[in-house]
Parts: sequence; structure tokens; C-alpha cells
Amino acid sequence: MKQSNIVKKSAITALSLGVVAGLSLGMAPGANAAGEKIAFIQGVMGDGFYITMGCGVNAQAKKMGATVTTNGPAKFDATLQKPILEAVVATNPDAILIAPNDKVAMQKPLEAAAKKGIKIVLVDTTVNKPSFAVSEISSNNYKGGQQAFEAIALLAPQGGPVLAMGVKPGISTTDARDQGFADAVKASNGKYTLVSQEYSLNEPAVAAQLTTAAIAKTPGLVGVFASNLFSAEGVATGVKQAGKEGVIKVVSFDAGPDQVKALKAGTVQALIAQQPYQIGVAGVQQAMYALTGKKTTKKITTGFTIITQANVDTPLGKAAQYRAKC
Ligand code: T6T
Repeated sequence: MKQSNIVKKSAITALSLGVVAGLSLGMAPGANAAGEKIAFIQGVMGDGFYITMGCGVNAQAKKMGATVTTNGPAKFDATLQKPILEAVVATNPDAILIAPNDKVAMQKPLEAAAKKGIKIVLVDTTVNKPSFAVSEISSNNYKGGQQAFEAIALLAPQGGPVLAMGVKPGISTTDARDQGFADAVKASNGKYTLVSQEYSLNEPAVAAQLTTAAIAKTPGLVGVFASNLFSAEGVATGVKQAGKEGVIKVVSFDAGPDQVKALKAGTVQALIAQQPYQIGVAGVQQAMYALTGKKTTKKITTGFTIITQANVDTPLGKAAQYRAKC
């Protein structure tokens, strides 16, 4: 076996062992089928993560007798999401499931919605003071960032400079991932160094350009962590354009269809797939419990599946991939 394959194989074995069990989201005892109106507000439209979450939302709502309307901003931007929330509130839904675009800017509009008696469930992202919410449901994003570093350390055991491609400061999830990654790099005591924390603004083209620029500036770059789907797509393009596929190890959050293609092509080595479907299911359950006087859970943490070339086509790997439609 070639040296690179040995490294890859041992890394893969370790990564496979790194599959984190999700919290068991046991089925709800059936709530009253009273036609409750649930509004689902995505973080951004056209994102495989929220599309998959929407599949879970719709499936669970159907089971529990609720109706769902879905909206979302064209960009991950609170100035676009706030008027959408206000328009949804004006339709008087019973509950709103929302992934807030910014942990500060969405605080007051959400508090105002809760004051009107609408049950608010925060799915994926959160705000700084979420006490008004029935429930917050998300991955352990900080831990995911740490795990991304561990994956890079397995893939590039010699150490060296690494790059972090975030989205935009102010998003609870990706901020936590970036922090987890940065703290883990720091804990390596100089074996790895973070050359910079970049921000893609959720635009693959920006991520690609920042990646090629960083590679040009740091020829010995050994790894890149991309903290969400669109950043990851751009990082893969940048690494490819620089002719560094497989040389620079790329680990990213999420598992959209294009990310899976990049993994299969060998441009990306590992995907940290979240459980958006389960987040959607749990979100509807919590909303319905709140509406029918049942006990709710303030914080629910869902798990990850780490997808590599070794498990991408297994039932586990396939089930963890995000959907383009339900
Ligand atoms: O990574 C997910 C989500 O968890 C994050 O909050 C925003 O980006 C995604 O939707 C992927 O694009």
C-alpha cells in the first residue's frame, strides 16, 4: 500500500469511529390533530441543509395534523430575514420554526413575535438570549469545529499551517464551529498554526478566491476547514484551481450534493454531516407539545455523521447526505 493510502486508511478508520451518536429523537405521543399552523423560516433558500430540514418539518407536521408554510431569505442576511419574519407574524401562525440569521439582529423581532403568543422554536441557529423560545435544536457546533481539526490532524499528521473558512461573524452556528476549530489548533501547541480566519459571506465564489489567495501566500498550507456548505463548495474550487487536490486536506461541515461530489473526486477528504431532517422533526414536535400543553425540552442537541470516501456509499453515508428535494 502506498504511504498516502496508509495514512488515508488509518485516518478513515479513526474518522469512522468518530461517528457521533445523535440524541434519540423518540416519536411523540400523537398531539391533537387540530390543524395548527406552523410557519417554517429557513436560514436561506436553496440550501440543501434547510431543504432537508424542511422535509423533516413537513413529514412530522403531516403526522401530527399541522399545516406548514415555508419562507426564507434569498441570502443569509438578517436585513432580509427580519421583514420575512414580520410578514409571517402578521399571518398569525400558531408556531414559528426559524433559523435566525444573526444572533443580535434577530433578537428583538423574535421576542416581539413570542410576546404575541406565537410559540417560537429555534432550529439550527440561535440568538444571544433565547429564553423566549420553547426550544432550541441544533448540532453541537463547537464540538464539530474541534472534530474538524482532529480530522485534519489525522489526514496531515506532520502538522503545519491551516486555514479556516467561516461564513460571517454573528451567525451562532458557524461562529461556534470556527471557535472550536481555532481552540483545537491552539491546543496543538504550535504543531499546527491558524494562518487566518476568513469569511466567505456564504458565497462560494468568495470562498474560492480567498482560498487561492491563501494558498499563494502560504505554500506549505496543509489543511482547510470550511464551516458550512457554501464555504466548502468554494474552498473545493479554490483548492482545485491551485492544483492542490489531495495535497491540502479539506474538511468541511455539511453534506450537500456538490460537497459529496467533491469528496468522491478527492478534493475534499471529510464531511461533517449534521442531522437537518431530525432537527426539523424535533422542531415540529416541540412546537406541537407547546401548543397542546405537553412538556417541552429547552435544548436539544443532534449528532453528526462523518462522511469520508470509505463510507460515502454505505447505507450510513448515504442516509447522512442532504437532499435536493424531499
Ligand atoms: O451549516 C448549515 C447551518 O447549520 C448553518 O447555520 C448555516 O449554513 C448551513 O445552512 C449550510 O449552508
